[in-house]
Formats: sequence, C-alpha cells, structure tokens
Amino acid sequence: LPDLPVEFDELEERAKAAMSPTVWSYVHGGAGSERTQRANVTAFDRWGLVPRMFVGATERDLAVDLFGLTLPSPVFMAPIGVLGICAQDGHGDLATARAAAQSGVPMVASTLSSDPLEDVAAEFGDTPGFFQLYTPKDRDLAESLVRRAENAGYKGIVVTLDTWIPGWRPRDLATSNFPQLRGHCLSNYYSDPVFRAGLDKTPEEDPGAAVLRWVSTFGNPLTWNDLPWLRSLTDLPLIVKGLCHPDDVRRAKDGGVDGIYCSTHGGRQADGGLPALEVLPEVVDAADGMPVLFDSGVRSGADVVKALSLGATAVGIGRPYAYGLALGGTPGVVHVLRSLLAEADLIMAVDGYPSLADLTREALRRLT
Ligand code: HOC
Repeated sequence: LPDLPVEFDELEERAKAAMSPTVWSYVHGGAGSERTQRANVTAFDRWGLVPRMFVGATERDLAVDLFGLTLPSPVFMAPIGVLGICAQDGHGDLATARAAAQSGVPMVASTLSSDPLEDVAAEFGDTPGFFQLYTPKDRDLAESLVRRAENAGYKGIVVTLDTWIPGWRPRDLATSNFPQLRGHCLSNYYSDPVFRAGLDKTPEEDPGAAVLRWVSTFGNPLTWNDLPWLRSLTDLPLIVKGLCHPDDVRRAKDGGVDGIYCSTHGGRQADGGLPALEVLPEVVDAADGMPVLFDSGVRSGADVVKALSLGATAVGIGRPYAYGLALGGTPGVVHVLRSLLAEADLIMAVDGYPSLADLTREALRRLT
C-alpha cells in the first residue's frame, strides 16, 4: 500500500495540503454555502445497519450484474470533470483509468477529460468503462462523441442532466478558477472532427476562438422532448444522471432509458436541495426494477453498504478518489478504492450480510 491514510478525513486533509488553492477550491468546493454538499455526507449518519449474528459470513459475494456485465463489486468511479488538475502531470484521467484496470472498479470517464476518450479507454484493461456525456447544443457533435465512445469500447453512456450551466460556486468565483480549468478539460472537443470542422482555424492556431466555440455549445438544457433523440443516439445502455424525483424517474423509464442515476452532483451544482441519499428510496421505488446508480456524499465502505441497502444497484465514489489521485497517482486511487471495498466487505462479514441480496431496507434502521 502507498503511504496514504486509510481514514477519509485524514486523506482529505493531506490532499488539501498537497493541492494548490485553485485545485482544492475546485475539487473540494460545492454550490452556494455548501449545505447540500455537507448534507449529502451527513445523511448517511441517519441510517444504521442492524447486525445479525449466527450467520457465519466467512465468504462474501459482492459481484453485481449491471447492463449485461458482471462487475466484481457494486462500486464505480463517478465522473469527475477536469480531473487532470489532480494529477501532477496533468493526465488525471489516464491515471484513473489505469486504477480502474488494476482494481476492477469501473470508471465513468467525463466529457471534460484531460485526454481524448479513446486514450482513456485504452488504459481500462479488462475493466469495463462508461462514458459520461455533457450533451452539447450541437447535435452533430453530441452524436460524434457518442460514436467515438462506442468505437472506443465504452459499455454505456451516462448523460448528465444537471450541469448544462455551471452552478453558483463561490469558491471558484473567488479564485477565478474557470478560465484556468478550461486548459485541462477540452481534449475531447479539440480531438473531435465535428468540433474542429466548425472552426475557421484549428484550436492550435486560434485557441481563443476554440474556447469561445466550446462555451457556446457546451450545455444543452434538454427537455423531455429531447429524450427520444437522446435514446436514438446509441444502442449502448443509456443512463440518465441527476434524477431525484420519482416522476422524473418514471418518465425517463417510459422514454426508454436503461438506467437511472440518482445524484446531486456531489452538491456542486445547486445548494439548498435534499441530500441524494434521502431521495434514493423513492427513486428506487419509481425505477421499479431498473438499475439505479447512486452518488453524492459517499466517503466510506459503511456508506456504500447503506446506499446498497436503500436500493442502489451500484454506488459511485467521487471526491475520495480525486484525493487519492492527487496524493498518489494511480496507486493512490487504487488505495482509496481498495480501502473502501475492504471496509464494505468487512462490515458485511461482521454484521452478517454475506451477499448483496441480504442488503435490503430491512437491514437498516432510521435514527431519529
Ligand atoms: C463550464 C462547465 O463535473 C464539476 C464538473 C463539471 C463542471 C462543468 C463546468 O465540477 O462538477
């Protein structure tokens, strides 16, 4: 193991010391007064697992079937845009993809990655990867990105719905972060034939014009009318991210998506909202058997076990692996993932829940 803390608070503290103020405020920060971000984390304290004895849980089975794939555990790396800034060499997505290969934990690679999605996918090894799509206004560009993801071997498209416009992020406003961040996340656009064809000069010749073009096309405020188009983009599993209301879940399901992704974007987009864990049970009920991915606030193996018990099919890790990346590159990410999975596995052993099927709402009690 690299010389890194196992405990999350210590990991975070060490990451803060290692990161520049710009990187720290971007990665650690959230929307507004960060109440939703904090609530995402503390929501886990309102649930407790009830230990069961005489189970003899000497062997645990954490494998899960998801979209026709068998994953070794119900954990994945949630998409993080501009991840490149967490790596010393700027290639954070490549380092994270290598960690996916080494750990077997899938990565959802962001549209806003340090390196083109093909290069990221080339590092996945035998671990399946997913592509997160920020749907541009330019539909041809959206189609091109999806086609590239298909050709590169991604196993599903995760469309983020809550970030067609950046949220109110005081820390980033205070450090005037966004212009600096842009330099680390436009490789998918600059390597895209459709994007390049829309420019008078190449991004290398006229970077300013390329950035302006990116700004003008980045976010598409999709409506339900766009769902048939979105569905028609690919035969890969289509997962919609950011759904927290049961009516939205039912409508997305009727619209032909393959998976629901319950998330508040780690509290980074809107303050004042309910924590994602709070709405997870109603999202799961509305999904009515369709896989539900979950992220926001997961900091430990115990959190993973609780989210699974509330019905998540797979649980996404965000900031913890970004901290691991900043502190230790690929081995740092692997360290974070392995620590978290080891804790989840041990809880299932000690508390007598040997399989994922045993983790149901019955396993939890709500603290008042
Ligand atoms: C200009 C758009 O996932 C985050 C990222 C996405 C940022 C989008 C910024 O910081 O949450």
